[in-house]
Amino acid sequence: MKHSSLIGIVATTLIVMTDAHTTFTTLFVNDVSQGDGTCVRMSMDPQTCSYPIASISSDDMACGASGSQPVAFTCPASTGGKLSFEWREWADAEQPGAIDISHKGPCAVYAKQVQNMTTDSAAGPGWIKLWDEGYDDTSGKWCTEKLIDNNGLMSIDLPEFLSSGYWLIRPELLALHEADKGDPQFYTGCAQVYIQNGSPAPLNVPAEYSVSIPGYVKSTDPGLTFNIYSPKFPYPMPGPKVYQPAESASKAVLASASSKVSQQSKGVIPSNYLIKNANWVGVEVPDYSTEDGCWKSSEACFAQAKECYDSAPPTGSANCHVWENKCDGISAACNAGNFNGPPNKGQKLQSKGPAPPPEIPAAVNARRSRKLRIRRAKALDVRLL
Ligand SMILES: *[C@@H]1O[C@H](CO)[C@@H](O)[C@H](O)[C@H]1NC(C)=O
Ligand SMILES: [Cu+2]
Repeated sequence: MKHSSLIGIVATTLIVMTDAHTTFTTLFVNDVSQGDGTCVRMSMDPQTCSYPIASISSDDMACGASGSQPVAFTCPASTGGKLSFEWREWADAEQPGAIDISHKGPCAVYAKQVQNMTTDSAAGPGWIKLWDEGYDDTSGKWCTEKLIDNNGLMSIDLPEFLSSGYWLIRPELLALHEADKGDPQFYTGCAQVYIQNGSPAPLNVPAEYSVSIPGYVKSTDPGLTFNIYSPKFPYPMPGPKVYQPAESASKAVLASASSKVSQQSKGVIPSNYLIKNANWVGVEVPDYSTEDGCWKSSEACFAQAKECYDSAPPTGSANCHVWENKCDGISAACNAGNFNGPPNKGQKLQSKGPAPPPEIPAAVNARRSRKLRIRRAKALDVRLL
């Protein structure tokens, strides 16, 4: 059987991480977890996935190490809807924590529309900033400290002006604890998202708001050399200004926004899966009624298990193991001479994984987008009359 080779694969995923910083692990859409690693580009190396980006001029600045590689699934979302990004010190939540308290600094969320999630480059031009926050005078907290207060989660509402189609949504943290020594530490990853209800026309962003990643920050930027131990506030946010369409442009978007849902064709998560692990799903093996068919389906099951382990990001392979148990059950039935199956055909398997966060924070940009939503609703009303 393929079984013995699987044990080797499992063992390599159990390496204990030592020097943990932080990783973007999990996307939530409208407060619903999409599953650890699902629709998320993160570093695939469990030992270094939480490390800061090695160089600010590296292409890894776009979506992190391994970030040039697309993942199989793209999660659907709507403008006006809410995205939350979960950060963990240990990607698989083996130990608790979002980021070490020493890692003080700003956060931001960037976005880039791609025509083709598989072939278009994450690194390069076309990025806009949707939101940022540095140091909050009122609470006396850095954005990363608020992230810790929020159990590692930060949330934004997707602005109404985003066009329908495939988007890379990129949360970013910048830890400044070594910035005074010339080592600003960036952490990032990307969520692959399909926006269903935006404007059909691509967003026309004025040049001042559209940046290239890498290239959008320089090591000499005051926001990257800022001394948090003897701070001179206000903190100068690095990168471009947050994109806000001009009134006329936003009216045009609202007018063209269609109430019709735009159909996602690629990266759709199949609905008939029995269990999911990051960007892999297990689907039921073929029916059988002979000894030969039994072993064939058992093999097909283990082949899916191997795909699961091979594609599992550092958030773990707990559900690959659950799937593998199902395969063991098929093999056992074959061995026992029960050649009618599969057993428990089509039955969903119980997902394993870390407990969900106790609470999901409100969107940091909620007020602005609520206003836009009201305006959009008015625009739709006008059309309906
Ligand atoms: C992206 O490109 C690949 C490879 O050329 C192609 O198979 C796929 O259909 C394209 N996806 C979209 C959404 O056009
Ligand atoms: Cu660190």
